[in-house]
Amino acid sequence: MLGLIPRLQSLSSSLLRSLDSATGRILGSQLPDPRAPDPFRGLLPFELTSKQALTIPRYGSSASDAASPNPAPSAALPGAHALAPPTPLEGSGAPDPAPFDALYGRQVLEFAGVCSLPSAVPNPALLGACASAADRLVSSVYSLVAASGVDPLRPEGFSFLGAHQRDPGRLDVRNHHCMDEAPFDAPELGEGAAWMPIVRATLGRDAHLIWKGVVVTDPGAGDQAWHPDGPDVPRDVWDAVTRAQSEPPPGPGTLPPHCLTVFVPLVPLTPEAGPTCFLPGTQHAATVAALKQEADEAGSSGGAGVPATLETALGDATVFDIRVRHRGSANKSGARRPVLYMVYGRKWFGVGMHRRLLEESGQARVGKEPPRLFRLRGDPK
Ligand SMILES: O=C(O)CCC(=O)C(=O)O
Repeated sequence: MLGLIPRLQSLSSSLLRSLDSATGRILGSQLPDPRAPDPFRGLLPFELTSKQALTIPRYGSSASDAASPNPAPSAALPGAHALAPPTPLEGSGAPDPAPFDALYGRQVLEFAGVCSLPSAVPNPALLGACASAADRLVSSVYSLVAASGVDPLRPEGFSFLGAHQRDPGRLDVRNHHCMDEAPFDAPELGEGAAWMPIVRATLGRDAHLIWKGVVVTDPGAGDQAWHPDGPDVPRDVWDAVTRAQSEPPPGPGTLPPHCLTVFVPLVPLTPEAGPTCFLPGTQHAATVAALKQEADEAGSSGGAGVPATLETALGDATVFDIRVRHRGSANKSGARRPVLYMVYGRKWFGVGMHRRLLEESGQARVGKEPPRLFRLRGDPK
C-alpha cells in the first residue's frame, strides 16, 4: 500500500504531462522542460509558440533549480556574471532579481531563435524617460528629413544613414549619438543588462554592441511584412573567419547565431498596441522549407506558420536571432509605440560585414551608402 502512493503520484504526474502535451498540440504550443538534459525532446522548434514556452527562468526559480543541468553562470560560463546574493535595486528597496539561466537561454535561442525575459528592466521610471527621449528623437529626425527636402510623410518612406521609414508610420532610428547619452546610457541597458549573460553565452564572451536604436510606431500603422533582420552568413565565410581566429569551424546543420537583437518595448505591447510576432525556428533551413511547403499545399496545417505573438509588460525584453522571421503588428491603440533595441554580434561580425552581405545578396546597392542626417554614436563631435 505504501509503495502504491508514489506509483499513483508518478502515474498522475505522467498523465498530467501527457494531457499538457496533448493540450499543447491542440492549442499549437508545447512547453520545453528547462531542467531536463534535453529540454526540447520530442519538440520541433516551430511548436514553441507561446510566451511561456519561450520564457527563460532565473537561477534559483523552480523551473531552473538546483537539479538544473545548467550550473550557475559563475561555474560554467566565462563572461557571465556570478550568481551574487540579491542586493537592493537603487532607490526601490526591492531585492535585485537573480540572473536569467544563461545556458538555457542559449539553448532556446539555438533551438527556437527567440526567447522572452520577463522583468528584465524592472525600472519604469527609466523606461518612461526613454519613451519621452524617443518621442523627442522622432520629432528631431522628422525635422531633419523635412529640412533635407524629403517629405517625411510620403508613402514610399525614406532611407538615411541611421533613419529608415520602410512602412508608413514606423520609424527606425539607429546609432544616433543620443543613444550614448542619458537616459539611454543607463547601466541596466548596457553592460549590466540582464540579457548580457545570455548574449555572451550565445555569441561568445567577446560579443559586442553593433547598433542601438528605437523603432517607433504611430497609431494607425499596419502589420509589417514578415522579415529577418539581415542575410545569413554563408558557411564559407564562417569557415574562413573561424580558421583565421584558430577556432573550431561550426558543425554540420544550422550555423550558430552570429547576431542577436534585444527588444525592450517602452510601453506595454498589448494586443491593441501591437505585439511583435515571431516564427520560431525560422533560422533553420528545415523550418523555412516546412513553411514553404505549407504555403504551397492548400489546406496544409503543419504548424510551421503559427506565430509566437509576444505580448509584453513594461520591463520585459525579447531576444532573437536576426535570422528569425518576425514582424511588428498593427498599432490599434491611440498612442505611440516605441521599442528600444540593441543588436549584438560575434567579435568578427559588425556593420562592415553586414553591409557586404547585403550588397552580395542584392539587398543593397554596391558602394552606395544612404545620405547622412545626424551625428552617429562614436562620430567625433
Ligand atoms: O516594431 C516591432 O515590433 C518590430 C520592428 C521590426 O522588426 C523592424 O522594424 O524591423
